[in-house]
Amino acid sequence: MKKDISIIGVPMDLGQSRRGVDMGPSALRYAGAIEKLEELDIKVHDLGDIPINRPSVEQAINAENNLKNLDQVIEANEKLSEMVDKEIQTGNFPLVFGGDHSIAIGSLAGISKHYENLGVIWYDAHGDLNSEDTSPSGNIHGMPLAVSLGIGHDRLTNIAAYTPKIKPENIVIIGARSLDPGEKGLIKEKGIKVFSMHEIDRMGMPAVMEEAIKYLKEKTDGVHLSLDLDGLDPSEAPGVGTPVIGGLSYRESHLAMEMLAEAECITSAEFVEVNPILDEKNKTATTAVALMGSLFGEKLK
Ligand code: NNH
Ligand code: MN
Ligand code: MN
Ligand code: MN
Repeated sequence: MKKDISIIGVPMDLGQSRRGVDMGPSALRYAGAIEKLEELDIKVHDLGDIPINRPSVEQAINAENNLKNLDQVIEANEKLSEMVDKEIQTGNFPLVFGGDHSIAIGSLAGISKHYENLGVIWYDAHGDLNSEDTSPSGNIHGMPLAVSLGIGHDRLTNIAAYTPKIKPENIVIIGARSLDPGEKGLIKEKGIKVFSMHEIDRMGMPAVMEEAIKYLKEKTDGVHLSLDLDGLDPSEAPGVGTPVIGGLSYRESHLAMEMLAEAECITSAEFVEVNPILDEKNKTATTAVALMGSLFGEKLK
């Protein structure tokens, strides 16, 4: 019996600087996410969207520059963490709709307390391994993986009152092609497994996914999929704030999701960075929904 899915929307755009990604949860629902999952005979509970407080004019003016909107990002992630935690306690599969990628901090905070060794698949053009010391932008959406490792501002790393959430050896990054110098240093130092576009070009997606799944299955007791739509090529997912050319195709991503479904290893997931204002006819959200279908076993039915 498949678990019920609990959908939690996080209309957050404060972890980066381009407006519009706060409409991601609506775009994903509009593209038919719930209908798609129900077609697969899964019971879906749509819990709606978490309320996001915007900074006051005064706060915006006095903002600490290398951690933009820190208070609001923390507040939203605390709420998300509690909701995700509660859904896992209920026995449901948490499926989080972003919002920018800073919300992975709250997802992982709520999820990881239920696992000894939570694995993470970070499907992204970026590493999201910056801290306030290495970030070129001050955008917290470039930091969630580092924060979850316990690296970064105390108030971020201590969301849900424990740190770290994950171990470096339980992470696999897939699709990376834009890493900042500080991120490259951290990947080396911590020995984080990365399948960059170079490896994907050389090995092909089937071998990459086989290896990633084997790597995580051996040592983890659950795997969270954090899928940033900018992992895909901008020609196929144009509605993202920081597109990087040379990305994963729809077919490769589709296959990756199918292989995850076959391996039955994913225990929670989030789809982030869908920005309908930058999109072409909701193409990016539509792609995300198709990928959800594959992840939840469309082909196996
Ligand atoms: N690495 C850059 C930064 O820290 C860009 C991050 N942008 C993302 N990450 N979309 O997935 O600002
Ligand atoms: Mn990201
Ligand atoms: Mn844990
Ligand atoms: Mn990204």
